[in-house]
Amino acid sequence: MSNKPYTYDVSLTELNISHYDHHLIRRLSAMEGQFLDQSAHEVLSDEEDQIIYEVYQHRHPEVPGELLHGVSIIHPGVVGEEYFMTKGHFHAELDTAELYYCLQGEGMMVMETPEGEWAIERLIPNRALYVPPRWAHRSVNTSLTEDLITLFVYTGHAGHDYRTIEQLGFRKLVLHREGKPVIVDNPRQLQLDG
Ligand code: S6P
Ligand code: ZN
Repeated sequence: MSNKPYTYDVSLTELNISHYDHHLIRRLSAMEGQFLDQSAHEVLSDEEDQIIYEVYQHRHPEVPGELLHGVSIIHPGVVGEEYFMTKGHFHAELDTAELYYCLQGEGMMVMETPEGEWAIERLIPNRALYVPPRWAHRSVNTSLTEDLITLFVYTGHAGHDYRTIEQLGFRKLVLHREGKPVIVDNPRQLQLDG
C-alpha cells in the first residue's frame, strides 16, 4: 500500500501484473453451492480443485476517498452447462458504484438490484462497463478457451455482501448451449417468486 502516486503495467501476452499487494485465488471448492448443477460441481471437484478465478489487488484503506482497484481473471471452463464465473456480490454499502474495463476475452456481467431489476452486459476488449450503485454484479467468462481479464475500480468504503447471492444466486444464469451463451432464468429464484 502506498500513499504516493504509483503506476502498474498489465501485460496480457504473458499475463503479468507488475505490481500488486494481494492475490486472491478462488477454486472450485470455494464456489460450492454457486453453480446450478451441484452434482457436476461435485464430480469436477473430485477430479481437481481447479482455479476458477484470480484477483490481483492494490490494498488501500477502506474509506471514502480511496479507490480500490486491480485486475480480475476468470479462467475458461464450465460446470455442467454454466460458465466459470465469479461468486458475485452486492456492495455492503449499497450506494456505491464500480467501473470495469475489459482488457481481454469475452464475457458477460450479470447484474441485479435488490428490487429484482436485472441487466446483462457483454464484456469485450476495450469496453468499459459502469455498474451503478445498488447493482449486484458477477463476471462470467463466455469463452471456453481464453481468460476473461478486467480491470476494476470502486470506492474504498464499498465493502462486500456475498451472503444475499450465496443464498439463491442471481435471477439470470448464463449457460453454454449449442455452442453459444444463452441467458436463462435461475430456477432457484423462480421457486422464491412462485
Ligand atoms: C470488488 C469487485 C471485484 C471482484 C472480483 C471477484 O468490488 O467487484 O474486484 O471482487 O471480480 O468477484 P467476487 O464476487 O468474488 O468478489
Ligand atoms: Zn464489486
